[in-house]
Amino acid sequence: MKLYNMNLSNFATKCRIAIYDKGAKVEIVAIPGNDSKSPEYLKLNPLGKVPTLDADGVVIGESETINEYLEDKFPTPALLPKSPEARARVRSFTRFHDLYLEPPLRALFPQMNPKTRDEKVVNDKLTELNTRLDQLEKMLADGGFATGPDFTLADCALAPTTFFAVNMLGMFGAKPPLEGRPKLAAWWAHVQTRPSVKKALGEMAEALAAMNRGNR
Ligand SMILES: N[C@@H](CCC(=O)N[C@@H](CS)C(=O)NCC(=O)O)C(=O)O
Repeated sequence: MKLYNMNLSNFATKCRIAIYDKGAKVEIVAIPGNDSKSPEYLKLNPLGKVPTLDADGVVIGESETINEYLEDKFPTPALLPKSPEARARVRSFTRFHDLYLEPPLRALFPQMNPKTRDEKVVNDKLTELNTRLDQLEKMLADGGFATGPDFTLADCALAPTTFFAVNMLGMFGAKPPLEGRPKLAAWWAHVQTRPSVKKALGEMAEALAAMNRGNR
């Protein structure tokens, strides 16, 4: 089984966290041609999105679908709780992440260069992101991981995007995302103690540093 990966991708990092947490036998491989739009990669995933899982010949796209598959295939340790209600609650976080929290942050990526930046886009997207972070603050459990004492797929989804928020927002002169959000700050400190998260975010940090060195 292979995960087509880029260490800087928050969606791929979501899957690497689940893989590391489960100790799953999945080979982590680079995108062919290191380009998500290379003809070889598009053959595998016509959307040209990262990550993709090759599950011994069955190709699976979309990070959350991959993580749900990993949960089915490698059930221990469980990253989804047992009761239908608790499972639904975890999934409401992963959907919130994919549909509402991540998109305004992603919209800021092309605006990093102050010389070419569109200030209106930046202001609109920062406002939207702050609304989503306020919503997340209300959703998070009081202490422990995102939904309570157990580490779940909700934490896998939220941690890499929070890494970007913590490391990026300063570039736009925005208020730090943890400021005035005590539950988010406590969750962020706690989730980084999980060895799988520490390892995957360390890889993201290295990739970000390499990209920044390249841009200098
Ligand atoms: N919904 C997809 C989003 C994946 C995604 O947008 N990945 C980024 C890298 S973090 C990507 O492939 N970007 C290239 C593109 O959108 O063309 C998932 O959950 O896997």
